[in-house]
Amino acid sequence: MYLKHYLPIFCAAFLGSTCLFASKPNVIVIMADDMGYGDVGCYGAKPKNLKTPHIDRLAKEGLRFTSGYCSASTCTPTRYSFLTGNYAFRRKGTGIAPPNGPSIIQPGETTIGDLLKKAGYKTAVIGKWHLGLGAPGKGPDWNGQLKPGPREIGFDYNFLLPTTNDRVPQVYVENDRVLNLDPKDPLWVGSRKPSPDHPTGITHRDTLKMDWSHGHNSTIHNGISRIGFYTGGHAARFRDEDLADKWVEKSEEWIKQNKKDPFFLFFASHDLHVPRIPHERFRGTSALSYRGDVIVQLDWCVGEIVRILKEQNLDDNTMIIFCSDNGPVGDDGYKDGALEHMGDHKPAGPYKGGKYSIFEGGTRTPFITWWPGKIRPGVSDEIVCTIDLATSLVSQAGVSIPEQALVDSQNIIGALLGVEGAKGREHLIQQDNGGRGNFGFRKGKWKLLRHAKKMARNVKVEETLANTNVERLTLINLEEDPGETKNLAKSNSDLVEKLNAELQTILDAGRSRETDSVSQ
Ligand code: NG6
Ligand code: CA
Repeated sequence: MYLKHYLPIFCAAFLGSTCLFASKPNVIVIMADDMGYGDVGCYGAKPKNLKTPHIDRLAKEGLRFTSGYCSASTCTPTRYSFLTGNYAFRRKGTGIAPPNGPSIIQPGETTIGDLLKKAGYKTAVIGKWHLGLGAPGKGPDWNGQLKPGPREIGFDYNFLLPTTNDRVPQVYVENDRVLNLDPKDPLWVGSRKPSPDHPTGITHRDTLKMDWSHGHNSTIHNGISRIGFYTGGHAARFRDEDLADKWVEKSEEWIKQNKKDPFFLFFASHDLHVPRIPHERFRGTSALSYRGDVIVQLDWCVGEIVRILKEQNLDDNTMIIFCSDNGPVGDDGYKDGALEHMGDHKPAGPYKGGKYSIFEGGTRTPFITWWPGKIRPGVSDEIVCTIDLATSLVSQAGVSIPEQALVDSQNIIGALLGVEGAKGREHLIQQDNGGRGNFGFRKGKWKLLRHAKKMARNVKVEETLANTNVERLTLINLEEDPGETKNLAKSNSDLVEKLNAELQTILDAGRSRETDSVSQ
């Protein structure tokens, strides 16, 4: 058993770029959007509030991590790091991408997709992209070819929600074109109101089916006003209610077409990002209003993915990784009743903060690995992060990693597979959206929080988004104080200094992956 697990790792080290004994399971990364640690049953959500049988089943049959993280507490930097294996704070322009933003990852920057393709994988991304499209300085050509895009950076196929569901435009992109775009009705996207009479969430607020609470008051589509303006492209526009069904439909098609080769599918759900609009059949399926109903919808998607694998006899040879792109948020700009219906539900579980924060709730999220027959069911306390999937999966497939690529992605494949004694990360830097200089640094049971501006956002997820004053340096013993309530910095100044210096060294070094980490 151990030999089988370690074989690809040894082989990658000794044989170089390809390896006869590499293990090349199909890989599906299911990334939830804005899902917190406590948002699913197997992480403590109560059945009276919502039920997530399919995600719970992954956990029961697979490995559930208690210290599973994404690398940032917003979407774009986590996704950037997941695909490139680089901490997002190392690169400017990796914060929340605007509607007309160019591709953040340009051709030439190595991605997990590039390297898995070298190992013979077919690769696809289906769902939310939010990493920009088009050339630097130009951005997306909505009526032409949306290049560079995923196909230029390691994905053979893509079917996308190009930005977020609250950012314009509400259209699908398939490969490098807007799907069903009528050339006679061109799509225009911009940040300024296109004409004085253009209806917006401000001028036509009384017509909205879901009111906004902050931002989100520009162009209206499907009765919901969004971030940014657009006109045209009417035949191409989707209904928010149908997105989850579409991701499943396209995934099923693609898996069936590509099952003869090993495949890597990035299933990037838009749930539970705002506007939270469940399909009609999921309305009222939780006690938590739409925020809970879209969790049930996402859970259904997970069940569908497993159904597809079983029907195609692929389940024994497919590894699923279930994770989230950042922690939870209550009110993220629409009055959808999430706060009012929270009751005793704790979206971040026992943790403090959520989306936008460097407290644990911002990045510690559900993280499950599943591979029937290969991963022994259980619970792991090893520290694992979405940023590590690149090096881990590529090493497993027997491909060597260029020294200058995936510079912060650690090879923790043993921990992800639950190999006895295999270690996760030794330390992890947690960032927010970036740009503010706030960092969390977790090492073992210790965590140092360094807030540059003595200000933290979304500290209480169950309340309206707000800024709170904090200490510049906070030291937490996560073993004794998972809720990050006691700052031990004053009585442990040596440790604070040591951790702060270590954090600074990693920030300055420009990389944290050992060059020979495949042989780790
Ligand atoms: C914020 C939006 C928020 C959400 C977030 C990105 C406002 C007031 N807030 O700027 O609603 O869209 O960006 O979320 O507009 S993420 O999960 O994609 O990072
Ligand atoms: Ca998100």
